[in-house]
Amino acid sequence: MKKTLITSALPYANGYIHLGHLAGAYLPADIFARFSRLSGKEVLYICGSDEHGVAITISAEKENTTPKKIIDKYHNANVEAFEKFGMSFDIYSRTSIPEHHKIAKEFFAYFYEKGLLAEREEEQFFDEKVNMFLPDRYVEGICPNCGADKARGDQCDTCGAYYNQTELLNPISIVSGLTPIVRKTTHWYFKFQDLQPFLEEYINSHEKDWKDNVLRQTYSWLKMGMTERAITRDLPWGVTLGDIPGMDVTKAAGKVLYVWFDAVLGYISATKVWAREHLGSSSKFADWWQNPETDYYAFIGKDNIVFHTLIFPAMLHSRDENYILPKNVPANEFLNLEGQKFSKSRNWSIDVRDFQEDFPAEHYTDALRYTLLMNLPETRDADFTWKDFQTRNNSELGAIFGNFVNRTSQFIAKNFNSRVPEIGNNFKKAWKKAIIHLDINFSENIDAAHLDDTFDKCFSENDKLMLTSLWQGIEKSKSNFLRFRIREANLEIMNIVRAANKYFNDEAPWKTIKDDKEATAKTLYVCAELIASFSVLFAPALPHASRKLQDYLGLHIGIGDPLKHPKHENIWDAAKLPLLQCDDYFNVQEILFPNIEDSVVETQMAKLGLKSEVQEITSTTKEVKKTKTEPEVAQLISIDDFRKVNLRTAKVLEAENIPKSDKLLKLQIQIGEEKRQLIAGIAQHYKPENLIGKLIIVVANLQPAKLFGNLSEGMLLAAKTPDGKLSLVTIENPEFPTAADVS
Ligand code: B3M
Ligand code: ZN
Repeated sequence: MKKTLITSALPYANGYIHLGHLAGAYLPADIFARFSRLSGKEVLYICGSDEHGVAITISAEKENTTPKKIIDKYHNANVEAFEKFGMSFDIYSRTSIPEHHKIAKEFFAYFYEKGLLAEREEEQFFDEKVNMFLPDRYVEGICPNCGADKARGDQCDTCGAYYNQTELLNPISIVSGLTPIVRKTTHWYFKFQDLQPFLEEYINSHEKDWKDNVLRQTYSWLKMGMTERAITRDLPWGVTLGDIPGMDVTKAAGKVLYVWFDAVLGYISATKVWAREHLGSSSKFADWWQNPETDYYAFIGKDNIVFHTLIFPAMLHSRDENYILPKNVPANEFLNLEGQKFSKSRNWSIDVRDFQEDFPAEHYTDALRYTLLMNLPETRDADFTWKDFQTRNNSELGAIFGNFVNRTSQFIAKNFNSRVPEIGNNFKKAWKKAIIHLDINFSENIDAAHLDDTFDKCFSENDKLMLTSLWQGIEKSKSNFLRFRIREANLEIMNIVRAANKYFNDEAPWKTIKDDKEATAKTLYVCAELIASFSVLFAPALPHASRKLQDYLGLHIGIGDPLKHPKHENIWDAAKLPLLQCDDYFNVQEILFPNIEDSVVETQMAKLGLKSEVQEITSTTKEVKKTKTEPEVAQLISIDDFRKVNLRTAKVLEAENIPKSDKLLKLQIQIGEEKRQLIAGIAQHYKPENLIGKLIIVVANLQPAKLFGNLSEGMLLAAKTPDGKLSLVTIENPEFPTAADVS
């Protein structure tokens, strides 16, 4: 049976995990792992601390302590922060353990014996004042590639180039601040050039399924040609070389493995520890790493790409033991904070543990997961802002998802004695039949899915639409997950919730309860079942809320935690079908996502030295941020991008001023059958009474937002000159219908 092996980059144990790290390599991997487990896959999700290298020794010097104390402090802190964040690692290991050192030495010894390592006496920077060699980050200088200042000895943060440190211009020792001399020392170089043909074949085989950013960086290395690279360093901390048959011990003294050489092997040593603890023998790690049935996915941030697409695969292949290679390396770009790069030294960061201290309740953790998820830097750098955190919580999680759960639960409590309403067996059977029908007929063409008139008498038009939306959302989210479009996948799930709210509105149970209890029971039964489905579908993104829902519903079918799905049931697909028993207790007794007040986010913004400004414009805060930070030059978009924007004609029914705001108007508009409220920043250009009856154009599929406490469900189109003149985009013909597509 196929296995799914997932790794997240091993964070250095020299600092606290911040939100930027989470969005890069951790949250997407966790969501993917939970989704995979819920889909019935056998999953192993590995991570741990990277505890070697100069990142650690320099931190120890800065904090005036030992490397061991540093790694213990940060490893423990990060374990705790990850756990509270809901990460579902099967194991979180560390590279300082003996098992890891053993494996790293074995790999080195194997390559040495195989003749893959070249021994060279080379010149290295040496600090005479403190009497030490200066590997990697111990020297800074000017990047030989782009000319950036303060480039590190092994890598430039500005342009991403990796080089041998003696190429660095104007080198300075970070220990003494003096210019180092060069001195000879012996090191071992891995002949990566010998692997060029193998690597080309491997990467070419993924030309179609890997992300563009990953392929771009990898190909640029391959084009330059693989070269030999030193895999040892002069350092007192790390994996020592040990007794290598045939090697002169005096030469190996004082040397350790280059941190990247041992760090990637940390995935394997962690698996060995896991196998020993869970399968009784560490050698069973081979069931995962040397098994052609394993699909291996390595989640990382963009600065780790070539180590996972070229260096690690070269090492695995050269070991000649049928190690599997990554099937995909879904690397993310970077997350910024309020428009600027995360930087601990500039105090521009939010550590996860600080967040957890200020926001200890689980619903905040889920709100953070959701906000990060909706801003994942999947294709380009993205931004976290506190205002967005508030809006995502209040206007999406609260106003859409929480609201649906709440209104359903309250209605059932009041009218059905907190029990899942009774519904005939025929309806459940028809539901199952409908799903089978959709599975068979529309598996290839999700968008065309529908249940036609002849389908079943049990279903009203609304029921058919709702079941179709549920089926479509589950299928679309699945296909997005499988292509690592984690954000899109969750947008699809949120769309099902939107459809559920519409279903509730259209069925109007508060009206039917007066004279048709049977119809009302059916509506609320469907809504209760939808909540059960959401407890599965949101489990990857919102594990805490999902667990709570399942607890309230007495439905313990899982949230994708490790070791919880022993039978490999496909719960993801089961969420298309009825999951509840009629007459079971049904009462969700809490607000899943309480509102976050302005003052709360303002306090957080103040910590960053930011002032809050209420953004009075026609759209959500998110859209404003984009236009502010986007480059001047209009970016080209594809026709598919444009098609995502659903523009519709709409008629203004009512318009009024909003108290205390001189810019905003509150409009009630008609789009076909539907009425909506829109908040628009046009008060200085139009009198409310002059708007009534106008035919305007609105973005109909914009995420709702709250402005001045008013829900805005869409955005109208207006033209604006640089000096602030504004005119609505309107339809000439007053008889023209609403809800017409504009394209
Ligand atoms: N610790 C670099 C980093 O944290 C490194 C990743 C190792 S993955 C094997 O960015
Ligand atoms: Zn550079």
